[in-house]
Amino acid sequence: MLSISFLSWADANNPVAFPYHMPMEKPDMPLSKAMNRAYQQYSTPTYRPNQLFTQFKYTRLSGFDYANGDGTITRRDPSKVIKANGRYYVWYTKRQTHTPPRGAAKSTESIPSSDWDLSEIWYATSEDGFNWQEQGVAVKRPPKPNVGWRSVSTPDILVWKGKYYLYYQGFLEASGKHGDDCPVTVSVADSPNGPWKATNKIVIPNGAKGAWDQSSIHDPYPLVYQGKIYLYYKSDFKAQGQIVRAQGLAISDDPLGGFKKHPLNPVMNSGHETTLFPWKQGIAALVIRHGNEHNTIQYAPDGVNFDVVTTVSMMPFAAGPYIPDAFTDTKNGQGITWGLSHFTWQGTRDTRHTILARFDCDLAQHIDEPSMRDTEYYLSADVYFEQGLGSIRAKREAMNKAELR
Ligand code: AAL
Repeated sequence: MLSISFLSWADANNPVAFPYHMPMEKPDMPLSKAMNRAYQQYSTPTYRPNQLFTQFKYTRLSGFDYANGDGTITRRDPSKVIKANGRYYVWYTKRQTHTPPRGAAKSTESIPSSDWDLSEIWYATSEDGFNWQEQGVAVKRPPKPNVGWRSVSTPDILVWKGKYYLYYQGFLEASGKHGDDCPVTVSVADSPNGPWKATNKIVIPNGAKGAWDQSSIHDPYPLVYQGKIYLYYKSDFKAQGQIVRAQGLAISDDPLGGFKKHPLNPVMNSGHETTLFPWKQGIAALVIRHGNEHNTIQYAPDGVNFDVVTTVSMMPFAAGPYIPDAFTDTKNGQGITWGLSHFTWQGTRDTRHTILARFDCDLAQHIDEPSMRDTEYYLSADVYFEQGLGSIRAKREAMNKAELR
C-alpha cells in the first residue's frame, strides 16, 4: 500500500527522472541550472576524465642556500623552465640584502621595502628538475635612472628565432611607496648562459591614467601563439573600494617592441601571478589566489576568451612550468607535468623570505596519472590549526558567551 502511493507520487511529480547513465548529449528534458552547467560549461561529466583537472604535489628543491632562513636571502617568482644545452634552466628574483624587508617607510638604499625590492635576476640549472645548481646573476640592477635601477624582479623567458629574451619588472622606486607600481623591460642574449644585454627600455608600458592597468604591469609571461608573441601580464584596478587583480594580453611580432594591448583586456577577471600554456588549439591558464575565479583552471580556444573548465586546490603560486612547446607555435598544445613555484611568508615576522619549490601535476595530453586525479588531500590537522583564528578568537569567544547568556 505504502509503496504504491509512493510510486504514484513519484510518477506524478517526476515523470521523467534524470537517467542513471548520464546521456552524452544534453537530454531533451527540463534541467536544473547546475545540470545545465554540467553540459554547457564542463567538457566531462566529472573531474577525473577532465584533462585539465589535476592535483598539485610539491617537492623541496636541493641546491639553494637561504642563510638558515634568516630573511636575508629570498628566491621567488620563477620563470618558465626551459630545456637548453641538455639541461633545464630557470630564472628568478633573488634578493640578498643585509636585512629582511622593513616596509616602504623604513627602506633605504640598502634596506629593502618588500621581499622583491633591491633584487636581481639570477638563474639556475638542473639535470633532473629536483637538484639545482645556482649559476649566478643574469640581470643586475642598471644604474639610476634606467628602468629597474631600484629593483629588477619577476622574470620570464622567451626563446624567439634563436635568441633568448628575459622580460621582467623594472622598479623606479621602492615597491610599496606607491603601491607596487612598475612597468616591464627586457634583456636579450644569444645563449641562456648570457651575457644579457639590457635594452633599458620600457617594453610593456603602464596604461594611460585612468586605464585599468595604469599602475602596474606585473608577471610578464610570453608564449608563442598564432605566429606571434602573446605576452600575458597581471595588473590591478579598483572596484567598490576593492582591489581587483586581473590579467591582460599584449601581442607583438617583435620581442623588443611594438606590443599591442588586446582591445578586450583584461582577458581574465581573477588570478595573481600568470601561468599559462598552449593547450590543444588554444591557451590554458592556472588562476590562483585572487578574484571570483581563483582556484580554477581556464581555457581560451583563441587565447583571449577564457572559460572556467575546472576548480582545483593547493595551486602553485607564481608557477613557472616546463612547457616543451611554449615557443613552437604549436596548433596542438601538449600541456605540462611540472615546474617551479614559490612559497612566500616563510620564517617568522622578522625573518620573512620566500623559497622556490617544485610542483608536479597532470595537465598533459600524453600522460594519465591516476594518483593526480583526486579532489581529496589528506593533510595533517596541524596544517589547518596553524592558520589559527589569531586576534578574532577573543571576539568569537565573547560572541558565543553572549549567545548563551
Ligand atoms: C608577485 C608578483 C609580482 C609582484 C610581487 C613580485 O607575486 O605578482 O612580483 O610585484 O608579487
